[in-house]
Amino acid sequence: MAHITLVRGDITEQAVDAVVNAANSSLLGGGGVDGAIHRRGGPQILAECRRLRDSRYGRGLPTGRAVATTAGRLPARWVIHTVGPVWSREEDRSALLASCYRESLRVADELGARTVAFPAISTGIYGWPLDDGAAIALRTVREVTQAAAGEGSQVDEVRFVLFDQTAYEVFEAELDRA
Ligand code: AR6
Repeated sequence: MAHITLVRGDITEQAVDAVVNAANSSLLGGGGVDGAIHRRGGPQILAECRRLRDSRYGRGLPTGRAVATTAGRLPARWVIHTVGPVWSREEDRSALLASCYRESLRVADELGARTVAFPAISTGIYGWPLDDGAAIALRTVREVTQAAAGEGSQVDEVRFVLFDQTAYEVFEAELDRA
């Protein structure tokens, strides 16, 4: 079964097979992780995203889904773009957030990735409370990797890359709790 690891750092610096991008439906870039990935990864990533918009995802990538492109100049082989839900006080969108982790791991498996780095999806610009976002992330990844191990998944490390000390500590506390 895949190991879950936590590191404090910048997701664009991770030498892994696949880096997950906290994108938006347009797939054409934005701020936060998305901005950093396109900046560091270079124009090849955007070129592939545009081709996806011209073909399979003419209306954009739906929330909770995932799709892969090249990683351009990043020290990774692929970027897996996923669209997290915007946090809502009125509506429980947790299933969509869980779907981002599940679908990204499914795509990683299809690619044959062994190491996958995730950011804390939706916990930045999309406003999801960090502790709840961490709980959903860890619970979903644990469930998926346990099930996938029996199905011959090649993923052996799922690394959460937390940008600041607070996020790192929240994930660490959630990991210890389970
Ligand atoms: N490496 C690791 N984590 C990071 C980095 C980095 N380089 N930069 C930020 N974080 P966000 P979202 C953390 O806003 O909430 C974009 O405009 C950050 O502190 O990147 O899913 C997209 O185009 C936070 O904990 O993603 C969408 O429109 C987490 O990563 C929208 O933002 C996610 O923050 C998506 O918002």
